[in-house]
Amino acid sequence: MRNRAVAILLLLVVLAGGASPAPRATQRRGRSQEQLRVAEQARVAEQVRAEFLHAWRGYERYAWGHDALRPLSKAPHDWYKESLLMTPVDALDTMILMGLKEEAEKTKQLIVERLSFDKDVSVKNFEVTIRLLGGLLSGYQLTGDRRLLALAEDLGTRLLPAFESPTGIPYMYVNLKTGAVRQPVTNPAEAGTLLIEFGTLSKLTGKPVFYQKAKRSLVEVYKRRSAIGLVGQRINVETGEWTNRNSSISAEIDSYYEYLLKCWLLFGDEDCRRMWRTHIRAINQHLADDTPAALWYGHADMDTGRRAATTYGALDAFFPAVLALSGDLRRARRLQDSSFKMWQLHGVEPEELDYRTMQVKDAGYALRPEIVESAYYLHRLTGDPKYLRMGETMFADFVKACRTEAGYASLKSVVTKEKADVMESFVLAETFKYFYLLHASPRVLNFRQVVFNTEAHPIRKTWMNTPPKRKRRQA
Ligand code: DMJ
Repeated sequence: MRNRAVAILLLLVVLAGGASPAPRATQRRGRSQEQLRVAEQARVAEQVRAEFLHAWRGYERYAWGHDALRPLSKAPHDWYKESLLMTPVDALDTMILMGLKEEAEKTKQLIVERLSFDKDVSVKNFEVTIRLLGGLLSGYQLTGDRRLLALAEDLGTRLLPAFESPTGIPYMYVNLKTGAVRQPVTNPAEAGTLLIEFGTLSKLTGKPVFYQKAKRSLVEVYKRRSAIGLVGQRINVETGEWTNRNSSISAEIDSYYEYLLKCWLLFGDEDCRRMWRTHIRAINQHLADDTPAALWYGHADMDTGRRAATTYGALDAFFPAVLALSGDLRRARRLQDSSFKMWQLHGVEPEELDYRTMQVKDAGYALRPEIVESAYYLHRLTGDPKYLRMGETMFADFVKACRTEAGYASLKSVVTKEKADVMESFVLAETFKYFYLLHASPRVLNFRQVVFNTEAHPIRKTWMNTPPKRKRRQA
C-alpha cells in the first residue's frame, strides 16, 4: 500500500515536471530570456531618468527658485505673489530615488536656504499639503535632514487655522502669516486628503494636534454620507450641507477614498478601515458600470444612486491602484484595461471620456500620472509583465506628444496634440517617478514598506506599532 502511494506521488511529481530537470538548453534559454527582460527594463528606466533630467534642466535654466516652469515660453511661473518652491520640493524625492545625487543635494540646499512660510499669502490648504508637506516629510525620511522636518512642522502649524470651522472641515484657503481663512465651500478630496501628511507630522514630532484635526475632517465628511453610502461633490464647511450631490470617484472626491484605505494601512487606524469598507461597497454597487465587456465607474446622484453621467477620465485612472492595494485585484485589472483603452483611443488619455459612446468630452491632458501609478501598483502586486508593456507604450507616447525643448508640456487636445504652456510640479513628483519605479529594479524602493501620499511622496512608517498586513488582503 505504502509503495503504491510512493509510486503515485513520484508519477505526479514527474507529470508536474518537478522531478526531471529541464534540459540544459531550455534552462539556458529561460535564463537568457529573463536576462533580456531585465536588461530591457533597465534600458527603459534609464530613458525615463534621462527625460526627467531633461525636464529638470529646463526648470533649472529658466525657472530656478520659482514654483514652476512654463515649458513653451521658457519662463517661470509662481502660484502666489511669492514662490513656495513647488517644483523643487515636489521633485526632491524623485531625484533621490533615481540616484541623482548632485541634483538632489543642490535642490535640498535651495529648499533649506530659501524656503520660508512666513509669507502673507492665502494658500490652498490641500495643494500645499499634498505637494509641500508631503514632499518635505518624504524628503526628511529619505535624507535624515532635520531642517526639512522643521520646515514641515512650521508649515503644518501655519495651516492649522484652516480647520477652525464650525464643522471642523477645513476652509479651502488659509493665509500663512495671519491665519485668515476663506472659501467655505470645499469638496471631499480637499477635506479628506490631509491625514497621511498631518498624521505623519504628528508621529514624527510627537504632537497629536495635526493627526486629530485631519482625522476629524475625514470623519465629518464621512458622517454626512447619504443613506446609500455615497458622498457628494461639494460641501459647505460652515453649515455641513452638501451644495452639490453628484457622486463619483472622480475630481473633487477621488483621493478622499484613497486616504481612507491608506490611512488604515499606514497608521493602522481601524476607523479609516471601517469607513473605507462602507464606501467601497456603495461605490461598487452604485458607481460601477460592470458589463462582461468592460468595467468603468460613472457618476450618480448620492441619494438615489441614479446614473448622472457615464464619464471617466485621467483622474479616475488612480482607482485601479487603490482597488489593487485593497486586495481587489480582479476589479483592479479590469479597470486598468479600461483606462488603457481610453489612453489608446488617441495615443494619450483625455481628461474626460464618455465610456458609453467612447467620445472624448474634455480633450486636455495635464501630464497626469494616475494611469501610470496604477500600472506600477498592478505590476508590483501581480508580477504580470503586461503592465510593463503598458508602461513602455505610454512612456513612448508621452515623450512623443509632450516633450518640448525646455521640458514637458500639457496638451490642449489629445486629438490634435496641440500643446499648452503648463508643466505642473506633479509631472516631476509623480508622472516620471511612477514611470521610473515601474521599470527600475524593485530594490530602488520597497513597495511594501511605504505608503505613497496622493502626490507620490513615499512615507515610511518609522514610528512604532505594527502595521496591518497588506499582502493580497481584502481590506
Ligand atoms: C496631483 O496633484 C495629485 O495626484 C492629486 O491627487 C490629483 N491631481 C494631481 C495629478 O493629476
